Amino acid sequence: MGCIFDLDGVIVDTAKYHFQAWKRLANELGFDFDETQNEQLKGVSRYDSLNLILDWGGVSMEEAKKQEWMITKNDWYLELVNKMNADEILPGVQSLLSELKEAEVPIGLGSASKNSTRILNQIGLTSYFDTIVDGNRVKKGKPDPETFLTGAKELGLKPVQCIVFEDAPKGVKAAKAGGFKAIGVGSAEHLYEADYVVPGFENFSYTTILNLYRRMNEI
Ligand code: B16
Ligand code: MG
Repeated sequence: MGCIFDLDGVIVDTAKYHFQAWKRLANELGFDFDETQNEQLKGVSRYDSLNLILDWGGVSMEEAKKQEWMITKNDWYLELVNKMNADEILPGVQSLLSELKEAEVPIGLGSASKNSTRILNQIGLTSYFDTIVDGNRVKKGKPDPETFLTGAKELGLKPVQCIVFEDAPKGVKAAKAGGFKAIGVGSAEHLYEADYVVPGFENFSYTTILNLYRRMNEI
């Protein structure tokens, strides 16, 4: 059995920083959007997020301009990321990773973010991961399964042998499309396509995962 973790929303709550930076961009362009709309950006690549936001504001722009705004947004986002430390690791995550490592369970990261390595270094979790597949390495983002399929391959496992942990409906879709077992992290209302949903990793141990894995595979 292997475990593949999404980053934003599963290991750390960077969604709030993405929201601040995208909101700043929208405001500069003369419009605004709210947290409900922000939910739709979870797990979505930077480029697709920008296009969605521009649609909401009824703004169109040339490709070159979009590239400039993406750099600006990322600079604003990184100003916030650079202040992060291990205190921002979501509850229960580090102890779970330690237990998995101890049990020699292969661990992968499967994130849409192009900033994943920087974030993992910033919060001190890089060494837990046997493979890191992120937005820099895939051609097709979530809901395409490429991110997780690449991760499973690099862990030396078949999709059915891996559990994917995801907070975004598009991420859960990607996992299911690849033949993975998906545990949604968040609310069942949003993550109804997952095999199982947990609110977070507090009181969540290696044994919990093993029991769920057995139940999901009916072993
Ligand atoms: P970046 P995940 C995703 O990360 C975020 O959920 C999404 O909001 C963001 O737009 C995307 O990464 C790209 O991030 O701008 O840092 O490359 O949830 O797949 O870990
Ligand atoms: Mg996420």
